[in-house]
Amino acid sequence: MRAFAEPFRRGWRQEALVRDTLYDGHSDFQHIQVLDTIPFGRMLVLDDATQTSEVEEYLYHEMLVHVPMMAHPDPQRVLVIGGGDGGALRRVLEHPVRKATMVEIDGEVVRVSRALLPAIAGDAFDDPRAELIIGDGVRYLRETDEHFDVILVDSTDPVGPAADLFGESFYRDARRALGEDGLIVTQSGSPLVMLDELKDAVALMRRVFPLVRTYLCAIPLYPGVLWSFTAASVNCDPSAVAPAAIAARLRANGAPTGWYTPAIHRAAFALPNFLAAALEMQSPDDPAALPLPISGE
Ligand code: AG3
Repeated sequence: MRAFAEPFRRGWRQEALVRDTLYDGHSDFQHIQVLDTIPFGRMLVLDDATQTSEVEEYLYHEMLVHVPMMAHPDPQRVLVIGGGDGGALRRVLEHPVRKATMVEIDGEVVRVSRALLPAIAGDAFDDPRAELIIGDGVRYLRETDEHFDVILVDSTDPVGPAADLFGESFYRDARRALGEDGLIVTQSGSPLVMLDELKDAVALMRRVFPLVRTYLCAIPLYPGVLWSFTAASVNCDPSAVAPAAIAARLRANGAPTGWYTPAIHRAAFALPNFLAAALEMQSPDDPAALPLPISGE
């Protein structure tokens, strides 16, 4: 049986056994594959980078969406940038929002996901509160007059079509659209095998937003397994939400979660010492004393 693996990073890689290739094609933007795998069921791969899977999509989508949604006191208008598989949109719509706008650059990702990974989006694309725009999210945010309470960047890695989503002018446009109390969250890569990208993303967000908080989740589908998200805001600190308030809103929403709980929300912001030091949230006497737990270049 063949296996799918992303390239080695720091001398390490994970592999998944593949039963079948269900789709393999090129859009105007990227190489799109849907593979049927043993550990993850159907899995979406863009430009050879794993994106999501039937089996464990809830880990990433719940942590991307529920953390900022619960941090905002009353999110009514939400923007999802990227997220063509619909898993983030579905989690947004579990909250009592007025409107969820999704801007995905690649209509083929939406088409292929709806055909082959329908369980990930559920009914999200048919929800009357959802608006799907096929277009460039960077440009959309630059040109829109709309206000958003939460912006979710559900993108691929910061290379190729997603590179501009990790730029300073994008974050400035986001700050304008969010106002004082809004939050933006972006997936920010693996602290173990993409630490430089994570540091860059955090540094850039700090140039634009006074409050920047990185939080963690274990995601076996992605390189390095340990994964990060980074939230930014003018006023709203997502690490300081009362667990009882989260519990009440989860009950009111009524949608089950597989990973996210009020205690997980809190715990996700606890950073290991080496990472806090790398992100300069504390200054160690000797940074070399806090090495990564893997050694490759
Ligand atoms: N997008 C973030 C995945 C990044 C994974 N990177 C990688 N495999 N090298 C996920 C999209 C899910 N809606």
